[in-house]
Amino acid sequence: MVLSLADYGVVGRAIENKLVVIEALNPRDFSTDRHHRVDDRPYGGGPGMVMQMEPLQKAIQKATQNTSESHVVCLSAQGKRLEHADVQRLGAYPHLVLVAGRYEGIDERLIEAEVDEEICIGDYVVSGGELPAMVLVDALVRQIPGALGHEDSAAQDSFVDGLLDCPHYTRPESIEGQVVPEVLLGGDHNAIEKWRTKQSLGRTYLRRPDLIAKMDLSEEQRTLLAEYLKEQQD
Ligand code: 9D3
Repeated sequence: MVLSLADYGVVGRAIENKLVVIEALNPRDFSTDRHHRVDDRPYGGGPGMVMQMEPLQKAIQKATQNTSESHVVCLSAQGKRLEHADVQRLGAYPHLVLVAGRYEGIDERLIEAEVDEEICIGDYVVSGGELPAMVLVDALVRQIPGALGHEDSAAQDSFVDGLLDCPHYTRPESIEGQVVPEVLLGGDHNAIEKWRTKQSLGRTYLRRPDLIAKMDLSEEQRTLLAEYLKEQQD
């Protein structure tokens, strides 16, 4: 599942171009149990199973055996919610080990002993840590210089400047009566830039008031936002 990342898009190309190496280990291969079990019943009772420490610890040791500085991240619903600042921070480590759990959870002693931090990708439940790990890998690889076709596109991504992206349009000019905004059809690049910034501010204000609240809007940004809201009324 995790290695399927290599088959597509930005991550696939980054691997081909040797900008990043991605390896995967299956905890089952480190189980000493006859049936390659990695889970057992929870102490204290209750539903579900718990991942045992030993197979995961052996897998982590294998993953770190040829590296001096390794940072171990466990994908966990109990972790800190991932944001762009975390992607930037984690991207500075030369070697990351991402631990993905299944079942109800992982034996807490494994986390105590081997994990440097726990990361969650949002307040909803998915079935295991693999997809969250893949999300993190994708976000990290996009940050590697040269991984994106256009050199500075990562810097242009939404959230980097704290705002949502503006709307985009391509041909045709009209679809079922829905037309492309006039300003984008002309060649006035200052007017286009101003329109895009205004749209970004406006939709961030409407859709993500939390992002606007932690920004310190300039006088110019305030004016653009006021214009956007006024134009919304008309
Ligand atoms: C529904 C079961 N939950 C407790 C009643 C606990 C639970 C166990 C295992 C919840 C999720 C999972 C599997 N998820 C992850 O390992 C996970 C995750 C997620 O579910 N949401 C957002 N980020 C992450 S990172 C890892």
